[in-house]
Amino acid sequence: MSIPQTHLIAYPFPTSGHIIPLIDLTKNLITRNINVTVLLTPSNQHLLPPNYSPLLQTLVLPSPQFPNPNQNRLIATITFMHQHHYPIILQWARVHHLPPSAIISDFFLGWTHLLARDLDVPRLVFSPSGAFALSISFSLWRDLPQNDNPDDPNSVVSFPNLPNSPFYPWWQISHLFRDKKVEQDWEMMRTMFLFNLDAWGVVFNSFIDLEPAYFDHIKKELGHERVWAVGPVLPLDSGTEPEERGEASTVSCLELTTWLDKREDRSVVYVCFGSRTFLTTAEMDVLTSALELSGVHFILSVRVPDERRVEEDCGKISSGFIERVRERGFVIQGWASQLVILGHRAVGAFLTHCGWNSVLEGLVSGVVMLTWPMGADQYTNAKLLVDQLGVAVQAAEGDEKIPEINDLVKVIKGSLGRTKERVRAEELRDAALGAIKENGSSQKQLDALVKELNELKND
Ligand code: AWU
Repeated sequence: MSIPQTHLIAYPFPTSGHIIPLIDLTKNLITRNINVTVLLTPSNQHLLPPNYSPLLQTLVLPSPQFPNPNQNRLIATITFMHQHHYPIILQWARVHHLPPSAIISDFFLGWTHLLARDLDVPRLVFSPSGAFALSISFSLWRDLPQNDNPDDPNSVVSFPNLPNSPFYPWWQISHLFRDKKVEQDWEMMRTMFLFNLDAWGVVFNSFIDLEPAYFDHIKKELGHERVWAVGPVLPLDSGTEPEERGEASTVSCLELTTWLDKREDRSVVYVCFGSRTFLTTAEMDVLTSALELSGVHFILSVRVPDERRVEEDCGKISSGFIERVRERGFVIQGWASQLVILGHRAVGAFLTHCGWNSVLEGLVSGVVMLTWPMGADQYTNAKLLVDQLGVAVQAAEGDEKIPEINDLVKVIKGSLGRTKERVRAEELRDAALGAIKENGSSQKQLDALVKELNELKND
């Protein structure tokens, strides 16, 4: 068999919600005989087991440094990677025995548009968010909708050119767009997203049937058809055990599954706000009070703030709460094996911040979702789930609308019955699994992407 010649550089943004799905995508690409080099930093090396495949190599690049602790961490990371990784990748590619055919990089790494030009290869955007969310980002950074009344956080920003003409209160718009304190940082973000609009193609961790109108919209906005929906890119068959996905689980899977095995089908509410969100004290108090008063069985997973957040208001779980709910509540303070939990028959509902990976994992599990978006694309994802797909119920919105305890109790208790959302959840689970099974839409999109990448090599 001839040695595969197509060589793709895969360059994730180094945070869990962005790097986990891109690595899962690369594992799908090598099954189609594409050589891939994943660009990692030392703290993410563990996400790719050594010697996973001769077609899947890594290049380890310096960890981002943050000399200015006051600078926005995301902006500082993008800037560091641009300044320090760019020359290393250029040099590596120029002497590599297999010259790269293309580069696929996270939408936060728009500057790779320039790197791709220097390497004379096409650049593809990898979107770890859905097509609806990226449509909003494209419209924000290209059309620059203004807030006519900057002093009013509730003044409405609408997107009449998008399907379903969504609108938001100003406070729900991405803080990267709203925050112009550092003009240079804002301009840099805008340049990144304008580069994304000029990319050769866009690859989404999503599936066509989930948001068809937004895929059509993106293709119209980009002016070409090189938009591929290849998700959910989950390790259903790529050999990665669900419990190994992401960070090390704080609690053993045996302890988790033993606890879940004792519960009835669809009787447990799983609560998790992703890898980066920390609840405030007020939010944590409302959440734990509602879980206690609701009487449901639940798993509550919360992140433990690191030393960087000593100044922040991060809610803590009281030992009294853990003691009072010990018969029916399982509290994880650290990293939960989210795929193991969501995949268990006992879990019936998922109170989530609507990070896109959690949205997809919730859909594949067929659970009813309770939405508590906190920022980034999460308000858009919640709008898709609640208003457009009817698969979720709104629990709260950010820290602007912390719910009354009794209202949250009602939403939590109501999520476990045979509701219209549960019927939709089972329909969308079947649609998501249908997309990624053999001959499913996402498999066909992956084949089409690989075909175009292979044709590049022959150009
Ligand atoms: P997820 O996308 O759910 O949320 P974030 O970590 O917040 O990541 C972007 O990623 C989102 O669209 C953004 O809104 C932003 C960001 N996980 C786990 O296994 N155990 C835990 O305890 C916590 C998390 C996994 C989870 C998921 C990922 C989190 C794309 O939210 O299964 O795969 O970590 O990603």
